[in-house]
This record gives sequence, structure tokens and C-alpha cells, in this order.
Amino acid sequence: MDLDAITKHSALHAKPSGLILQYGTAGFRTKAEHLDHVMFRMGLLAVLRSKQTKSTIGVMVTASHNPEEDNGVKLVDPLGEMLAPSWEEHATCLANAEEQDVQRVLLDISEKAAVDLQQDAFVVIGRDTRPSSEKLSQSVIDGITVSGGQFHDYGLLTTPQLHYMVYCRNTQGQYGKATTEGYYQKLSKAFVELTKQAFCSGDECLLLKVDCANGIGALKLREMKNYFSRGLSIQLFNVGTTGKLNHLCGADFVKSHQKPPQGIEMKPNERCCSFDGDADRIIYYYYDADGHFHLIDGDKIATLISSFLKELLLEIGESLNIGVVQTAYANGSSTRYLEEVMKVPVYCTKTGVKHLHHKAQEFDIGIYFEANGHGTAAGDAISDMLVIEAILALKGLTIQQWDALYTDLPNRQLKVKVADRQVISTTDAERKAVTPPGLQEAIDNLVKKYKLSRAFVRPSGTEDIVRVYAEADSQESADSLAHEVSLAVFQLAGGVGESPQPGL
Ligand code: 16G
Ligand code: MG
Repeated sequence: MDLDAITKHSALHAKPSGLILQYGTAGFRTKAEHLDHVMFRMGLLAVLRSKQTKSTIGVMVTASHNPEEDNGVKLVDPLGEMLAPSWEEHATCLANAEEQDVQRVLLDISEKAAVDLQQDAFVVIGRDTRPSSEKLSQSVIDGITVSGGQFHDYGLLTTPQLHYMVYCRNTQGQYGKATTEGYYQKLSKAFVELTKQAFCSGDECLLLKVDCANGIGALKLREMKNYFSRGLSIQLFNVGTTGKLNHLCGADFVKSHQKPPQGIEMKPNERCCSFDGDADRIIYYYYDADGHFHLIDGDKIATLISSFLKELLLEIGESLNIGVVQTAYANGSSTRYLEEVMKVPVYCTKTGVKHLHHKAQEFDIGIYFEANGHGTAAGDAISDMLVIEAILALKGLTIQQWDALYTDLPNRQLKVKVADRQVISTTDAERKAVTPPGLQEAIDNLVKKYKLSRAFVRPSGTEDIVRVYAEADSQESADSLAHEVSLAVFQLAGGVGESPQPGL
């Protein structure tokens, strides 16, 4: 590595002084204008990681469901997984190093991680459709080339597609071809094969409306549509020609507001789904004949998939061990249904795909979903959509029948602004607050006031806020409990600004 060249180039991607960023749940994420130096340095780090693992490493430029003005970056490890935790720390150190320290931090990391600097390095890059993404991915490339790495820039990709490319390249094509065409072929072939024996046919069963959040999902689904045209007909909405990315649409909007996105025409009982901005989340929903909106979240998706697999195993007399992994956000009804009706063991981990993924690997068949619609290996809205559509077709289930598996407990999520969200620490997979003192007792006392109730708080890993979750036997109770817990957080954890108001 030519350290002098790195220092020279680094100065062209100077770090704004005083800016400290953290490699969080899903990489670095903040306003796009603050990220140039992080991108350059993640190019450098990807080269080191590639040398160390002697494998291809991925770099994805995206801020997922965040507003269009934000951006972010994350590294993808050799088997298409999230970056190993020890390297997350290296990433944070490198991103926050002052200009004059970049060389030293690079050498430090190389030494600590026993990187053979003579080794070749290869990095693949993908980006979402944000206006800032192209320039930022150029900064990643700058970092790669100046540190002597080779690269392939895939340009526009969904996040899961980049994970797929990395995995294919590191398994010498055994998993699939490392091209978008290879991805389309692999997934659609599996879908077409699976649905050959489908019980359900006819237009009504086959139509699915997809809200693409004005993001990358629209471009990729449009390309992919032709590969499975016989099995499924999809209509795309919010394709990015007029609306803003993730604005009033997309999986995060639908889940957190519990209402349909703008820009989609929904008739009663029509099956609809929303992707997020980088197409790794999916949420389903519909209007019933009385005009009521029904949300089908990640919990119900996990239930559909695990019930299907459990039935298949019973049918063929296999006794593979099967487990479902959820987070504290999983609706209480889903956990109860899985454990008591389906008799499937359920485990709870901290929020963030990597935690669920890790746990799921302990089973012969591990199924995991966050309530917000993140599931499977790295979360892939397209493959999740196909598996759901295949199961519905094979079982001849309508969206209402799927929805009727169990009834969600009414719930509410709120955000509270505090001076330092790290004053809140949690245990028991984020279900209990350890600090600040008195907070958990206050929550316990509030929960006691309501029926079938549960509440927890945790510092967000992606925004500078504390998240509050509450569920109870009625929407009114869930709203009221969430509000009271917000007040407790505000009072005991250093709330800033106006104190939480009911109904917000
Ligand atoms: C990120 C995570 C997602 C998690 C969310 C929580 C990945 C790929 N994404 O989007 O799994 O649900 O953060 O956000 O891990 P929060 O910490 O702000 O609640
Ligand atoms: Mg996402």
C-alpha cells in the first residue's frame, strides 16, 4: 500500500472537523453531505477486509428507508453477511480518525487483524437511487483504487442483490451467476418450479400491487417481471418518476403509520405490498369489503412461512429442527400463535438483522423476521415476495385468510428526544431497561394498569432518539400506555424540547 498516496487522496475527501459517526445497526447513516470522507475510508477498509479474508467484499451505498437527503454505507462480508462486529469497530475508528491519523489507524487495523498487505483485494460496489449515491460511490472507488484494490461497480442494485453478488463470487458461481440476470434467473426459476402445482389460478389470485417507495425496487422489479410473467402478475406503483424516495410511501411508512402509502390504487381485498428504499423490507396489506385497512407485517409473514414449512416436514415425516426468531417488536399475538398453535419454538433477539440471523443459524431451518418486514439472509423484499406468493398460491389462501391466522394486539410506537440516548441501556433482548435508575419500575407500574399489555424502550440504532413500544387489548389503551411510557422516558432519561403530548 502506498501510504503517501492514500494521505494525499484522503485530503481530497477531508473529514468535517468534529464530526463523529458510528458504524451502527446497518452501517453509517446520516445527511449525505457529511459522508464523502466516510465513503473514501470505507473503500480503504474494504480493501483491508478483502486482503484479510482473501475474498471479495461488498460495499453498498444506501440509507434504506431514511429520507432522500440522507445516505449511508455498509460493508458486506464474504458469505453475503453483515460485517463482523470486530470490523465494525475498525470502521468506526477509521471513519472518525483526524486527517493526520488516517495512515496510523490503517496500519493499526492491519496489525490487529493480521492483514497480509501483499495479498490482492477485490471489492464490488452497489448503490441505491438517491441523487447523492453516484458521487458517493465514486469516493468509495477512489479509496479502493488508491489502496491498490481491484473493483467491479455494479451501479444501481438493491441491497440484497449486492449481498447475492458477493456470495456468488466467493463460491465460484456455485450459488448462482454474479450478475443481475443470474439473480433474476435463480429466483424466478425457483418460483416457477414451486408454483407449478399451485392450487390457485385465475387473475384474482395472481395479481399483486407493489409500492416501490420510489426507489431501486421499481427498476429491478421491472427488469425481473418478464422472468416470471406466467406465474404472477405484478403492478408497480411509486416507481420514482414523480414522487420522492420513501416520502409518504414504502414499507416503513406503511408499518409505522398503519395506513396505505400514497400513490397506490387499492380495491377491496386486493393484495398489496410495499418495499423500502433499498428493497430489503416488505410489508403486505389490503382493504376489506367494509373499507378497513389491514396490515400484514413481518410477524405474520414469518408465521405463514414457518407454518408452511412445518406442514411440509410433517407430510414427509422429517424431524428437522425448526425455529422462529423475532425481536421485542413482535406482536404478542404472533408469538402466542407460533408457540401455542403451531408448536414452533420462538426466540427473541436484539433489533437488527445480524442478531436474528446469527440466532437462526442454530437451527436446521431458521426463519426470522422483524415486525418491520426485514427477513431472510440479509432481508430481500423480492425473494420474500416470491416465497409469500408461492405459498399463498400453493395453499390456495386469500390475503384475508392469511390475515385471519391470528389478530394482532393493538400497538403503538413513539419516539422521544433526549439529550443522550445512551443513558438508556437494556437487557433481555431489549425488553427491560437497566438504566437510568427507576425507569423499568415506572414502566412496570404503567403496564399493570392495562390488559394484555406490554411495553419497552430502547435507544434507536439509526436515529438520535429513544423508541417506545406498547401493546394492549385496545388501540386506545396501547396509545395511552405508549404516551405514559414516553413521559416516563422524558422525565427519567433527560428529555429535551417539549414534553410528549398525547395523541402524537
Ligand atoms: C436497521 C436494521 C433493521 C432494524 C432497524 C432498527 C439491518 C439491515 N437493518 O434498519 O434490521 O430493524 O435498523 O432501527 O440490520 P432503529 O434502531 O432505529 O430502531
Ligand atoms: Mg432497507
